[in-house]
Amino acid sequence: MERPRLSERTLAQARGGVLCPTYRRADCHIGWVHFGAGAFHRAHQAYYADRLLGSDPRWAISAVALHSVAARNALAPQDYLYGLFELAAQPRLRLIGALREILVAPIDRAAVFARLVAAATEVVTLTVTEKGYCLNCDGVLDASHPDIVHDLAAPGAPRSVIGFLVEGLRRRRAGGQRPFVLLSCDNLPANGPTLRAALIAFARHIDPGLAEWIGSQVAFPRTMVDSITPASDAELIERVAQMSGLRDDWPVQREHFTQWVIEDVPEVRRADWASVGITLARDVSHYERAKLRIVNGAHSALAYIGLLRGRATVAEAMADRPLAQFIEQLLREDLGSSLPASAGMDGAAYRAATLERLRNPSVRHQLAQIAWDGSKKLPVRLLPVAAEALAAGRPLARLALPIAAWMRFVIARARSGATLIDPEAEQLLRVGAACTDEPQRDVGRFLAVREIFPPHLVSVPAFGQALLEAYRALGANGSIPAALGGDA
Ligand code: CS2
Repeated sequence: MERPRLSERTLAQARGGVLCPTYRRADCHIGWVHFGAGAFHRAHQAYYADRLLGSDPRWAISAVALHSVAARNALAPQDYLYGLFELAAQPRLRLIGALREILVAPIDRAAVFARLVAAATEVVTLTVTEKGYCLNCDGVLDASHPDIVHDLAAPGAPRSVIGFLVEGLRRRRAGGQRPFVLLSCDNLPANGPTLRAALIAFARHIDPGLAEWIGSQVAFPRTMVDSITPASDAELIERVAQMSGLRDDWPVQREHFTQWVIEDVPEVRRADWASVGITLARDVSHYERAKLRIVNGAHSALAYIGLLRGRATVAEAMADRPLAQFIEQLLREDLGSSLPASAGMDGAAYRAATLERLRNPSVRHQLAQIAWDGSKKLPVRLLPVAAEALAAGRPLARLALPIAAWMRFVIARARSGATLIDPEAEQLLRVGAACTDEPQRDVGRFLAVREIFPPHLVSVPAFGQALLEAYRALGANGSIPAALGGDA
């Protein structure tokens, strides 16, 4: 059936029960620039902006897509309106009006800078994924990264988000304007300070005075963001159309649960974040560690082991008893035990709630999606916990299993000729293709990848030994040893 396309003009035709913007879009102004116009942003930060707009017209968003025109092409004909579908026993559809434009960085560079220097722009957020920060395995700016090399040679025509932000801040400083506040919303430890260090390192190459200004004048609060957001698919498009009566070419979906914690510094108080359910906290670090280790750590473990065991989604992997038992142990004994006991956080309750979210059958979250970019995820989700376990003399057997499963996953990709979505794909596929099922040699080949495994870990024999045992035990089909909760 031909349905009218969602747009300003047709918004009022949305069926009853669909939540629509409670404010007049025409009265709102863009005061917020976001880099990374993907599904997570549209399901998370833009949802909060949409609610803020109910009482404060300053927070409409200009989103910048760093590479692709796809989101703009899909959403421009809809006046950037789209559906946010909440996956729950009682699904809910909300039409989000907070997004006002999508700029495509390589095409609209001048417009991006115009937004960055506009006096109304007070907040700049980022969801550019781990790899968008162009960091090396020590978490500092990689000056040899091709995009950074390019941007340092041509700072007025950047490719990377780092280059855009430094040039935007340079222009604001030159114009005598106060800086915007910068909120990194990626799953990185100490995301704010990490972004700050990267911008300062970049700016130093251009103008030490600018680096100094960024260091002293720009606020980089830490944040923790959380909401499971499976990629959009044809089924979602159909469900949204049926529920709203309108055609929407790129809706997004997420679980009902959503959380955003922002470090409470004076600069963030430009918006009333708390009024829409965002937590402002003096110390975000314990939220961030819990999220990265429990939610993201469990995700990566489920992805690599689950795929070896022939599972496709997180809920399917959690319905695989030996795997679910392993994950429960891993969270309790390893990932969870590494968390400092802290006020306001009940570790056992957090773990239980996370497991409940992972079991949610309404959320069809593809393991293959989570398996992307392992070279950037393992070093923040699992390797630091392994390093701590080694230092404390705790056993490594469980922690080694998902890391070894990732090696098996890469090998399987290399052998089948499938693509590997990872910034290190070329190198990893070469390593995977060279493996010969001799565990010692295979594991050794992976451990030699310096972009992932830091020397301080690789040089500890117990680390290599634990990986070797895990690699052997898993085999090609992901067997989980009985001693680790499994069936083998
Ligand atoms: C996932 C995350 O794809 C992944 O690596 O672990 O995107 C995860 O779903 C979100 O961080 C949840 O907030």
